[in-house]
Amino acid sequence: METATRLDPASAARNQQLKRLYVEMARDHLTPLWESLHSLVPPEPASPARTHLWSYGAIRDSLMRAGSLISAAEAERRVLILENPGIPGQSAITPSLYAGLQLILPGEVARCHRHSQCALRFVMEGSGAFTALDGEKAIMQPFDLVLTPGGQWHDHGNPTDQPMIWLDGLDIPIVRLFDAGFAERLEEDAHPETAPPGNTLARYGNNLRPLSGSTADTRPRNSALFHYPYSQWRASLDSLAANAAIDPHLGHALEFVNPADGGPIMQTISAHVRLLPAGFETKPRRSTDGTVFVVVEGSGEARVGDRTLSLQPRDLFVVPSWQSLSLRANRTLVVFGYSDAAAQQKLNLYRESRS
Ligand code: GTQ
Repeated sequence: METATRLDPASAARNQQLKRLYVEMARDHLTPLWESLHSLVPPEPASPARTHLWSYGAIRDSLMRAGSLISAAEAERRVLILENPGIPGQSAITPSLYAGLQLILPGEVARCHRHSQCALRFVMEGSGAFTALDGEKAIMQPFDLVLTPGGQWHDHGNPTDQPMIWLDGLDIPIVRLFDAGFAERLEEDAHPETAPPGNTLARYGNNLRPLSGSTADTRPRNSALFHYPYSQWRASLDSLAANAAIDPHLGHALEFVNPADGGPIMQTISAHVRLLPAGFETKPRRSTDGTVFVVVEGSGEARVGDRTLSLQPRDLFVVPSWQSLSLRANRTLVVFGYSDAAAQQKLNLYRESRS
């Protein structure tokens, strides 16, 4: 150390003794807090994750190549993980969230299983494949949101003649943090059908829920509704945009909720959509929930700190915690986003600031 040479002899001797102490106590698995206090208890979030954009075309090319080399049966789930360049090797897109793109080719199935992790699916491409939750199918269309909450059986299948690609958003790193993950497979590839497609949507998707008292019909800890069709949420965004004042920091924004209680869609993950009219630019806003975005339609830019990302349909990008984000629309811009806000709010950690 350059400065060490300029220290007086007493300080130099003390530093030598401290170094020796560190080496010797390391054998007893002890480390000095005073060397790391600032990064352990930072004055504000300083995420190791980086802002990054994945262009859909590039992911799709690799995914289709994987599709010709490995079957869904061999892979169990044929997924390319979007790994944050700031935290490589962790299969994480933010420190708390996972993202991957899953491909199911015509005729393939992804076998039935369940696990502690909560998952959402956001359809990128293809029409008519299904996700079944506890034996009830959701027939998936582009930009539909489908939930497979923790602990519930799910399988996927593609009976169409086109490839089906969707985004998997999971809380894998959160469950890993808590060392609380269990997983099991069902014997059969597919769960026996328990209800016709649309059954849950009809009961919960029209601002109705089964009259309380019917405990058999509630899925208490997660949204009972597990299919949020694009046709519904897109129409709601349009009428919001036609009739409401725009939020200067968010644009026209709607959160997906659990219709049984108005809370977030799952215990750990929140999701929303935003619409920015052509030419609109949001004021910078930052929040503690690092967020994964999908561009649904339109084009524009995302300014994140000193970076500018150019946005095209189906691109995916991630904004880490406490980075300020400003979105600008060239053509009417619609984005979907998910984050760990649901978990942070329960832990009294969530914060945002608007400038
Ligand atoms: O479909 O259950 O991308 O368990 C990663 C882990 C998907 C799934 C992923 C999973 C799944």
